[in-house]
Amino acid sequence: MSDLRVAVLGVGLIGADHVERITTRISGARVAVVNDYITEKAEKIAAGIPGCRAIADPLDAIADADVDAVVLATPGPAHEKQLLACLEHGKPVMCEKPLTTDVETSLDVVRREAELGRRLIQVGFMRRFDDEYLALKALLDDGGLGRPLVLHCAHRNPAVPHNFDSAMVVRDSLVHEVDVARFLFSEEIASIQIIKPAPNPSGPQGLADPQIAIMRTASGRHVDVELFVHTGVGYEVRTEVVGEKGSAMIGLDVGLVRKSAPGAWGGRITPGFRERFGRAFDTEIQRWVDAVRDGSNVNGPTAWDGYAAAAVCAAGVESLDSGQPVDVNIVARESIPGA
Ligand code: ISE
Repeated sequence: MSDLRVAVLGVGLIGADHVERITTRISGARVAVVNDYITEKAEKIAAGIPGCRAIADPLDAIADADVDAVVLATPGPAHEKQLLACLEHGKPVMCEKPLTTDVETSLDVVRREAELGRRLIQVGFMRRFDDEYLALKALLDDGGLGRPLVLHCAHRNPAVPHNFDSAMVVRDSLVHEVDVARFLFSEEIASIQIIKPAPNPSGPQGLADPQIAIMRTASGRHVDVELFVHTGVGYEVRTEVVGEKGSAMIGLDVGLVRKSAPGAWGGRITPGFRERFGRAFDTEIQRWVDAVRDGSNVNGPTAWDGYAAAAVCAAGVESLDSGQPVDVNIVARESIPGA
């Protein structure tokens, strides 16, 4: 079987990573087309990959006869139109989060895919492919902690770009923890409250950072998340589940622990998401490529997972303003056959 011909749309940070991983580490696929709103950037990348072309219009790239499947790493606001184009052309697509930037359009995408009667959309919640999260999930599913009751998460980034605002902390960062909670507990989130403690004076002016998110699942379990996206320290993503028979924690950064003079000990804090989740991204893309090649198209989070996360984050942004708990408004999954 010949290699899957992939179009990568958006070759900024994560898109450029995907181009590199597909070209150097993923088997069964090659990057056939790249696209970016900065045309020269796409052309430069295409020039370095044998058989790869830059196509200036993202919709032309999706429709191109030499493209079998699409990786969407464009900014969130572009996703709706591009996802619908993928559905129209019957092209499997791996869409970086968010699915779309609001609940209505996310739900519309879920409905349109369901109408087709086959899955074409996978959403890039890469933590579901990380060894530590998988070990934690296996422990929970095997009943190792008895009934899981509480989830504590810390999501700390060293810094964020200048355009990062308080709502992006919810939509861009918390969204991962929302998916982790849904994944680990296998149920939907029913309500969310965002608390804004005194902000870090060394952070960007006007940014509500840190934030504390408190969520309640449909069955009443508790989830809390410390979001702190401008710590100046490193990339710290920790997750602890407390169950009826004990607790388990991942993300401890326990690599090499060194002791040295004068009386100090310690190791290295992971500097960024690439170091922490690079392998998970590789696994995610390899599994997606394999799924597209065997015709199942999706092996991971679906459009529904993207929609459910969008619904929680929309309620989170509402709570960010009011400070009050907000119920998550999510349609019954059974009302969309095939979703
Ligand atoms: C970013 O978009 C990511 O996806 C990172 O994984 C996350 O840690 C960061 O907070 C987000 O801004």
